[in-house]
Amino acid sequence: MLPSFYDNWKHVFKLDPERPIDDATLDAICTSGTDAILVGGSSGVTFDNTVDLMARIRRYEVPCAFELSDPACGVPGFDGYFIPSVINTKHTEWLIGHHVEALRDFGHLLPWDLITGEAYLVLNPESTVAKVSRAETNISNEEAIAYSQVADRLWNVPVLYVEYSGVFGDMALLKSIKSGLKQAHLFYGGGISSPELAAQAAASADTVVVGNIIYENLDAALATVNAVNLAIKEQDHVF
Ligand code: 1GP
Repeated sequence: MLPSFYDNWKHVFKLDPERPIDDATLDAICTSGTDAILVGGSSGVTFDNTVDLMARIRRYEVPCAFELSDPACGVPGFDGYFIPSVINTKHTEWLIGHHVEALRDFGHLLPWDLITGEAYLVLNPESTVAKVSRAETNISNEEAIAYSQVADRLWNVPVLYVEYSGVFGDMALLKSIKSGLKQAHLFYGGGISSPELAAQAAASADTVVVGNIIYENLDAALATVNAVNLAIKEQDHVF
């Protein structure tokens, strides 16, 4: 498999184009030592607010990728693009339907070398992404693991994203999901509001995604960067 732009990401800050962020906060985030900035949101993302945010992030050296969920927001100039699908929904437009329409109309324009498919397992029923995609979040751990393995082993998705957006997830389940993967790179996001929680997620996920806390408690958000790096060093030391 070719190396991918996200292979070495341990910690990522996720910024929502719809949410205002002042220059000082953006500066702190972009110079924090995080491995990348991921731009994306479940609602209110437009071409204009994405361009605005990307242009501001581009003043920094930190890599910057975009979760492209609407072709109308296909802003060029990111280092990489993730195209998400929700795997635990019965409403197939979120699994494949929108994607087919987008590729039919825009596939010839896409920078394929920079694009990665991203399979979302959405597990917080209160999150916007769960509501929009009508994800089936009330599933057993065995089903969650099975969904992950369908994505990883049958479909060979490059990235599996365990998404608890807004709440901290079940770390025992995350660990079981990780141990059942054959090849997918595992993202975890949701409710990381302290260095301790970031370290717990880093014990299983390949990449830890920190979002909301940026807008609520910048110091706590910044502290997650070192926490993830330290947790990984400790794991390497132990094993
Ligand atoms: C959201 O997974 C990310 O898509 C991060 O979640 O906002 O809860 O940190 P939080």
